[in-house]
Amino acid sequence: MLIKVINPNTTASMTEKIGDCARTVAAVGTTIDAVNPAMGPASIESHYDEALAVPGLLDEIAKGERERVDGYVIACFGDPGLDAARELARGPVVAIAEAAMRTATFLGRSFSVVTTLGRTAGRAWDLAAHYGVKDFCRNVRACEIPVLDLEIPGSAARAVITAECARAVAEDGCDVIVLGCARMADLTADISRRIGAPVVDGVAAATATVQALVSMGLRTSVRSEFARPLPKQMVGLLAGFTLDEPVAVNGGRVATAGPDGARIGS
Ligand code: 5HY
Repeated sequence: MLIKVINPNTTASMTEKIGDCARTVAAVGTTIDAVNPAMGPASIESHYDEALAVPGLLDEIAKGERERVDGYVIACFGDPGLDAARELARGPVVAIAEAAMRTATFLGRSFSVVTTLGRTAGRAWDLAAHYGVKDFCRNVRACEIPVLDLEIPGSAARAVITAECARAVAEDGCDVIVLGCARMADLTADISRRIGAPVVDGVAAATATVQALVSMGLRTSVRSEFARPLPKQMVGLLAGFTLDEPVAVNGGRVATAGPDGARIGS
C-alpha cells in the first residue's frame, strides 16, 4: 500500500519530520511518501496562507493519481483543500484535524486542542462543528508560537506547549489533548507522559485511518458531492488545473488530465 502524506506548506524540513511520524504507524507493506508542494506558503497560519496552499496540494494529489497512490493524508491542522482533494483522488483522503478530533472521541468524554497561534483557533472550532464533535471539545488553546519556531532546535516551543497542555487538563477538565499542528507530532509521547493524559497527534491518526480504510477496500463515495468535478476552462496562473472531459474506464473512476496536464489514470 502506498500512502502519500502531503505537508501543504513548502518547508521541506517539516515534511521530513511529518514523514517520520507517519512511519511510526505504517504497517508492514505500507510505504509512506511524504511530500510538500513546490509552490505556496512556508507555513500556514492564516486564511490567506490556507487558500494559497490549496493549488499546490491539489497538484500533489494529481501527481499521486499518476503514481497510483492508494490513499492520502493532508498534514496541516486547518485541513486545507480536503473536499477538493476528495473529488480528485480515487483513494481515501484524511486530514489531520478531522482524524485527531475523531480519534480523541474514542478515548474520553472530552478533548481540548492546543495549537500554535490564537488567530487559528476559530478555524479549529469551525472544524470541530463541521465534523460534529463540537460537544466533545472543551477548549481551543493557543501557545502564540509561530509554526516555524517548532523547527528551531532547542527553542522554548516544546516547554511552552507542554505547559499549555497541562493547563488544559487542569483548567478545562478535558480527558484528552489534541495537538493543533502537524509539526507537534514528535512531542506526543513526551507530553502524554508528563501530563498523564492521552495526547493525539493528527499525523499518526490520519495515517492509521487511511491505512485502515484502504485495507477495508473503502474509498470516497462518488455518488454526489465528491464526484469528479465537471470539466471547465481554467485560465491565467491556474490554466494547468483544467480538468478535461472524463473518460469512463472499467466502470471505475474516470481517467482525465490533472493540474500539470499529465493524465491521471484509474
Ligand atoms: C499546520 N500550519 O499543521 C498548521 C498549524 C496551524 O503550516 N501546519 C502549518 O497553526 O494551523
